[in-house]
Amino acid sequence: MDETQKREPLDVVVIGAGFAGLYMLHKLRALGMKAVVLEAAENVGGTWYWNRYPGARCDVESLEYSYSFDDALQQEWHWSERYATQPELLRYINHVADRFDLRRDIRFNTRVASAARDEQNNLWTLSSEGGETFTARYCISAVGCLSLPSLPAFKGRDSFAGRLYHTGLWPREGVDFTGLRVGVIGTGSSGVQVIPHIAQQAKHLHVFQRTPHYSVPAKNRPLDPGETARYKARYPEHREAARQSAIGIAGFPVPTQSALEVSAEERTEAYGMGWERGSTGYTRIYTDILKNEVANATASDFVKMRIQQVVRDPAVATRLTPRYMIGTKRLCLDTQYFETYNRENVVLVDVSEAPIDQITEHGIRTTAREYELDAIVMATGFDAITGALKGIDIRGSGGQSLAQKWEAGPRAYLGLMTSGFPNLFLITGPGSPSVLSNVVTSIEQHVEWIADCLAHLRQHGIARMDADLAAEDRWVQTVNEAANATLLPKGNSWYLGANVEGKPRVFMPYAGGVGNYRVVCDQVVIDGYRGFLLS
Ligand code: NA7
Repeated sequence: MDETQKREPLDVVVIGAGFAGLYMLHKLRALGMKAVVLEAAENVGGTWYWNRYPGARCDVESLEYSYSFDDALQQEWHWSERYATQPELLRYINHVADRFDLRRDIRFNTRVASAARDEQNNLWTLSSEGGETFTARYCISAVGCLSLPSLPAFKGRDSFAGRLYHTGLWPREGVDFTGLRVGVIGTGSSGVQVIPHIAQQAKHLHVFQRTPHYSVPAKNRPLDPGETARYKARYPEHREAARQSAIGIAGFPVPTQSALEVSAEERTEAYGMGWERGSTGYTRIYTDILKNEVANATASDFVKMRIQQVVRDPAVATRLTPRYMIGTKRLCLDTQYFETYNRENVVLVDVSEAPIDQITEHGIRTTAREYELDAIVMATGFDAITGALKGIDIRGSGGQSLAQKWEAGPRAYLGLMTSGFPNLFLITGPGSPSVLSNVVTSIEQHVEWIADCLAHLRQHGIARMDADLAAEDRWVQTVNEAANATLLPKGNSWYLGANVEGKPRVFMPYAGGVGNYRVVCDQVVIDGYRGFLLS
């Protein structure tokens, strides 16, 4: 037996030191529990550690995309811009780690390879890729929903003589594209953010676009100290509003009217104001933009019209014009994205008709022709929501594999636990609002729910908790119904797993709203942890 195995079991082992893992550790400490966080990176930050590409920025406003659990923290931290950049977010997360003295219980450079349930001793044993083991009564996943980069298996990928990057695995030292011929594959949120920056540096940029996406201008700006002070003076109210809102954001308008009950002029004015406001709240201007195809078309058409106005070459504008319903793939927020296509050094390559055939020694070859490049940037997204969890060999009761259980799509009760995997909690797991919300609001709700739950178990001498399979099945049904009440399942989105070849098409997050979801979770507790098996 090696040294690590001889140690006393921990109370809890947490996987991941991003927003979720850090707050979880803080709460576990407050409960007096012995906990360790295992983190693959060499520092804290999760998403904001890895996504260092130029232009990386949050699309939720800084004053909202931050922890609410400690008033002194939210009062003392100064956000410089309306939408924080990646470096500022990373500084914030590091500040939190230091302020609450969290680092001493985080094991960095420790990527979890497996987690196995020892039913007899009621323990979880986690093994790292480096061969260390950690044993604990409870295991909590804080692995994040967008943490496993998706690199399409293009033929010849390794033969490229230039440099190849993925936005989600950006080199710490940065990249200088000056004088280079660059190709970017992908025009989702990451592509939309990185493209204008690379265009300014590179000698020439080819953008390989499979799907034209909707994007609204962020209208980012420095935060005015007076405005910040006024906001902070009412922080508790704003935070409470966010918790009860549909997507965990207090500042979004709460729609009261259908897009179809107002005149075309009134709609155009409202969309114009939404466009000028600069936020993804654009799809929340009317009650039915995400529910009714006709209503959706009115919101979609306005953005299409704007694209036509911004992009000077009509043929390029047409190729940049989306063909799906706005909001059914995640709406992007940009700074000078469409304007970038007016630059002389930028060319849009439509790969929907002539797809990428292979990566060659010299660049990218589509079925139409070859493009010579010095660097390729894959802004190709993530194996979202389930990828990072399925990447760990997780074995529950009787050795059942999580990846196998979720082969046809993820199943979890409230997105918090999955039946057959006792004492394993999932922060922002599938079947919770997670990516359909301000994820920090959702993380805090889960962390607090789990911490309260662990305190309850301890208080009542309960050693084992599992999701009841029937309750889980009913919740999966509820998640499906919530999604089907919207247009969301109609997009070819990563919410559905559509971006990863071979991934089952199942709508994974809960679309019923952050506030409603919180009520359900709270009621389950009031009902004595209804739907969970406690023993
Ligand atoms: P996304 O939103 O999944 O975007 C990935 C992009 O890459 C998207 O345009 C894809 O086209 C494109 N893609 C993926 N595979 C290919 C292949 N094989 N060929 C051509 N193009 C491809 O990821 P992001 O990183 O931008 O954003 C993820 C989330 O992170 C974002 O929503 C925020 O929440 C933060 P497609 O649309 O699938 O046709």
